[in-house]
Amino acid sequence: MILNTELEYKGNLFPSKIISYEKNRDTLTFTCENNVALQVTVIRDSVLRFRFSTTSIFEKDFSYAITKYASRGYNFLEVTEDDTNYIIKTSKLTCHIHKIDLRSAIYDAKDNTLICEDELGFHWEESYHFGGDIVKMSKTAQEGESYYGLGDKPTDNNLKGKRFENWVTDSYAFGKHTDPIYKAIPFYTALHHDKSYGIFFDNTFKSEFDFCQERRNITSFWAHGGDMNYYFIYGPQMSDVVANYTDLTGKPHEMPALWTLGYHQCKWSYYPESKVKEITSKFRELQIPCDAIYLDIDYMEGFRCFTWSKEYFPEPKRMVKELADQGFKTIVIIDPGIKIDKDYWVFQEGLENDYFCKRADGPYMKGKVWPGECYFPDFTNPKVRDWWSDLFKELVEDIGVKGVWNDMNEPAVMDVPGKTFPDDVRHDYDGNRCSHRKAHNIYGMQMARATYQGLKKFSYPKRPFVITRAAYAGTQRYTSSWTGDNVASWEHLNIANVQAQRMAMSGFSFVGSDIGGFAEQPNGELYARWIQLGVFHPFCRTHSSGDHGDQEPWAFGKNITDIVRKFIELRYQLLPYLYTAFWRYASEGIPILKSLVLFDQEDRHTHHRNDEFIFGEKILVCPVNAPNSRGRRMYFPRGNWYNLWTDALVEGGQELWVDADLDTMPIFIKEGAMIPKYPVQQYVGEKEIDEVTFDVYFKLGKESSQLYEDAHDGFDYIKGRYSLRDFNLIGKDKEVIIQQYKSGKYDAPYQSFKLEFHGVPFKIEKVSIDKEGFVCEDIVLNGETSIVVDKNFREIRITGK
Ligand code: MIG
Repeated sequence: MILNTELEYKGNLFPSKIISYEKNRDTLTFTCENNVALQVTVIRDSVLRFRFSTTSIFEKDFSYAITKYASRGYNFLEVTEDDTNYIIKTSKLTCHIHKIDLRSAIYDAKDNTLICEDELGFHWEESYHFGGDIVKMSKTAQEGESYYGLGDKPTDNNLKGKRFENWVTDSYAFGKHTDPIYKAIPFYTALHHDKSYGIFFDNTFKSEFDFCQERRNITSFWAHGGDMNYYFIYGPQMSDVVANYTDLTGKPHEMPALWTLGYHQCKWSYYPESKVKEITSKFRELQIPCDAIYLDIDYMEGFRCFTWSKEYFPEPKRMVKELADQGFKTIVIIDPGIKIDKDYWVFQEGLENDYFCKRADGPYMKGKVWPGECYFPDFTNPKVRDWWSDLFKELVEDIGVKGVWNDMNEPAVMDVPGKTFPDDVRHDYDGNRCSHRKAHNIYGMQMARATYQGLKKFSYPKRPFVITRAAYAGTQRYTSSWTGDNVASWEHLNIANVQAQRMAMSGFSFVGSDIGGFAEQPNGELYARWIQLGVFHPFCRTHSSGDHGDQEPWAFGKNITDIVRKFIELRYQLLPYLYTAFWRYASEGIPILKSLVLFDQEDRHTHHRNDEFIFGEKILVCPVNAPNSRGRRMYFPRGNWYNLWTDALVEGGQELWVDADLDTMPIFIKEGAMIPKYPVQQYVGEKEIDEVTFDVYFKLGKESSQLYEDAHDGFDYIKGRYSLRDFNLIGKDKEVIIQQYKSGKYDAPYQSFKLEFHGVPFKIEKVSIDKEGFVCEDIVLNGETSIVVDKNFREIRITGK
């Protein structure tokens, strides 16, 4: 183990003084006397890449994380030097590179605030066992600095004072301090003096981050191989840092079909067919909306991927069709392990074509998983990914499966130390052959990518849907994800809340937890509280291990069923709002969930909050996270907030008690917001939407809102067939003006909007639409009025006294 305290004594090596400097367009190379070289690449005005070599030779540049669609280009670049530094200037940053030791310091170009400064900076140890280097970086923490992000770490939002490891790991029933778990996203955001920046350490080896744990004022990160290769991303707004990181590592390649944002029901396992039907019928009978039903490993024949159990599912195509007729999309699990069975076609093909991973000396990588002894496809080989993607033809094109769930792709192996492949396993790594030390953290990502390719091919012209457990930075381009095997406990409800926020902060918004907990069984109260949280997560699915009893919405008695229905119905009403937030995420990289610190970083109170978060742009949510609660205290960020249930207005910037009996939870709407709603449907597409309702919340002043729509599936929206409506609300003493600007070529099938006003402080007298004034008939007192207007209005003026 490498410890920073031992730095000076463990054979650490350091760069010496710079002897040459070279500029090649956007890349500046500094070479030191002892052959250490640093390349600084200006990616954008606010994004710099730092790449070091200890031999002054830079090997082939390859990254699974960085997308080819990343934006490049800057407005300004100038390099100068003085006695002590080279000085790189862009329109956003000034970066000093210290001539005597290659250390860097980065300043805000506008006001010269020091943003991020190397302490020891780059240093390394040679790795005798594996060759190459153990590469290290240390930076000085600035006064009051705090840290966020880093993927799925199940701990408090603010990472300060803690140390973490990135090594994708199957972690059944992990706890609040378990580290590492399923995902490796070596990206964090930092904040001090109201300014935020981020660091993405794009190195797939096992890496470690220390946020002022070992030394109070030092933040460091290092990896057990590979290059010191990191991106510095400046804000100063944290939301810009995250958006820029997401631009670099990729936004989802397409919008999700709207139904994927509905409610999903899962269990290990629903079988046989009659059991599946019993569950889906019950949803319809009890009128609890649900769009997706999952088949876990027992649907297969002896856990062989791409087969169906003849006993439990004799006619999958018919069943999937019958489920589809009821509005249920069937999603099946697919694991990486391929059973060693010479009569099994997938195994035969893999063997014949040399697609399975091998150990260093040639034998196959053999490991035990659900099917028994297995071989594992090398998903880091593009040929293997193509083959794998083609395996979905029958499942998707013929049988009609609508989504695939990739599990165990850490990769998990049973009954072995480390629960995964040994280090020596060989991988293609897209032609950059390497050992599992380098490929481990991206194995699951590449499996999900190959699965995505298959779904994309065979679902066409519909949109693909994949869900993965393991992930590295950039996996959000291909798939959604869940947080793995959690536990039915109140602590885990809190963990789920922070994990979903943290993943969103790490560029990966389409995430949710196993609602109610995977291991053990929740009581009705915990399940209800978890559903309340879960409907505000982009991916919304109940899942459980099944060996502790039932976990369907009706499993806890009528009272709980009613509460669960009420919240799933709220989810379905908010679908156009969530879809709009998703569109912002997919097009601009704006996270769907916003931790309070990302929402208002200038308010110090937000720096340590865990529970409250913003869903989309306008809705403040705080789950009730303890038993027997009739409410809770929560922090309201600055601004004014309407209580969703009572319309009472709360002034932000303070912590307050909020009542919340079991059938309710603290949900608040930002003043001035216009929240679009669809009618409740039992599944997406059940009803033709004939009107969209907007809840309009009065504000004295101005606020803008958006509604994004398209056909909810398919790819026409990419050709411009979408509809984006930008609204401005301007509230005055005796007047509200709403303006609308529409863009895009899509015309939704409905004709009208129903506007429901909340909190209007005057009696509405007159409503004029597009300047053609008319007296509204249904005038009701203060804010209780609603009007129906043509959806293409340009301006509405509501006046009163
Ligand atoms: O070793 O497929 O996280 O969601 O139900 C357990 C059975 C394998 C772990 C997944 C869980 C899934 C279960 N899987």
